[in-house]
Amino acid sequence: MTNATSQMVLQALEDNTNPILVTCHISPDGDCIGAALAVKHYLDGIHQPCVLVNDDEIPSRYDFLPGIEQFVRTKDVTQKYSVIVAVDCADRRRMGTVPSLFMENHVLINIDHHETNDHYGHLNLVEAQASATCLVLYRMFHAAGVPIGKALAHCLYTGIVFDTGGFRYNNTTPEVHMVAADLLKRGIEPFLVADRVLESMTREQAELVRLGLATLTVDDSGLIAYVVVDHETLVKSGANEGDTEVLLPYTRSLSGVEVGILFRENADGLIKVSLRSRERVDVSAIAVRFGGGGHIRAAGCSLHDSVADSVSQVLSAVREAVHKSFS
Ligand SMILES: [Mn+2]
Repeated sequence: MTNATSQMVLQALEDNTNPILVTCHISPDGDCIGAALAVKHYLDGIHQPCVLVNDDEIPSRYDFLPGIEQFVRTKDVTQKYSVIVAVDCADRRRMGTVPSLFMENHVLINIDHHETNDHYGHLNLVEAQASATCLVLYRMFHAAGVPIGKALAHCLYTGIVFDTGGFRYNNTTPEVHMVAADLLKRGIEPFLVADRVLESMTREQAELVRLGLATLTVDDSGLIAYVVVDHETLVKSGANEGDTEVLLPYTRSLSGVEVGILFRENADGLIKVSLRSRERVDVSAIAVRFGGGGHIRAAGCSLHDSVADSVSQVLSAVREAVHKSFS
C-alpha cells in the first residue's frame, strides 16, 4: 500500500514538466531540512528544476549540508508553483505562509511521519511508524533503486540523527541503525553531522541558556519542568527564535522529570510551546488540544495569550495528563 504510494510520488515527480516547490515546516529542524534537501538532490538527479522555500531562516548549524544555500524565504519568492512537495509537515499550517505561493490548481505531495498528519495532500506518503521523514524518503528511494550519492546520504543521515536524538530516543529501531549503516557506506562524515546537529552551540545560544535557566521551574510533583523565554530575554541574548530549542534538554533531562516544556514568546507576542516527555505521557495529545501536533514524545503548539496565561493553561493540561499517566 505504502509502496504503491511511494511509486506514485516518484512517478508524479518524474512525469512533471513544471518547476517544483519543495517546502518543510516553520521553525525548521534537522529532519525537515535534511528531507527537503534530499528531495532537491533527487530532483537534481532527474533534472527537475525546484526551489526550496521556508518562511523562516535556516539555522546556521545546518550550513554544512550540501545545497543548503538554495533555501529561500517565502517573502523573497514572486513566482507561483503548481507542483509542491511538503516534507515533515503534519498539516498545512506547519507550512506557514508558503501556501500563498501555490497556484489555484496545484498538486501537493505530502511526505511525512507524524501521527497527527491529516493527509492534506493530493498524494500522501505518510508513514507514522517511521522514525524520521528522512527514513520515509530512504525507504522510497531504496525501494525504487534511486541512486543514493554522498550528498543525498548526508541529508538523509542528518534527519535521522536529529529525529532520533543521535540514536538515543525510543524511535531508534533496528531499521534506523541499518539505514544509518547503509548511508555511512556512501562516504558521509558522521562526526560532522553529530558535531553540527547535536554538539555545537553559538555564544548567543550559550547566553540564552544562561538567561533561560534562571526561569527553570520544577513543579511540586517533580514530574514537570519548564523554562520561559519572553521576547525581551531572547533579544537580550542575541540569539534567534529557533535557537531557543537549546533549552529543552535542560527540562526533560532533569532526573525524575516526565514532561519538559519550553515556552517562548516571538516578536508578534505569539507564545510557542515545545513539549517533550520521557516515558509515559503522550504530549502530542496535549499539543492537539491547543491546535498543535507532533509525536508522542515530542510535540508543539502556539497560543495567542499572554506569557502567564499560556503557561498556566498548558501547565494545567500537562498536570492532568501526568496525573492520569501516574495514577
Ligand atoms: Mn521529523
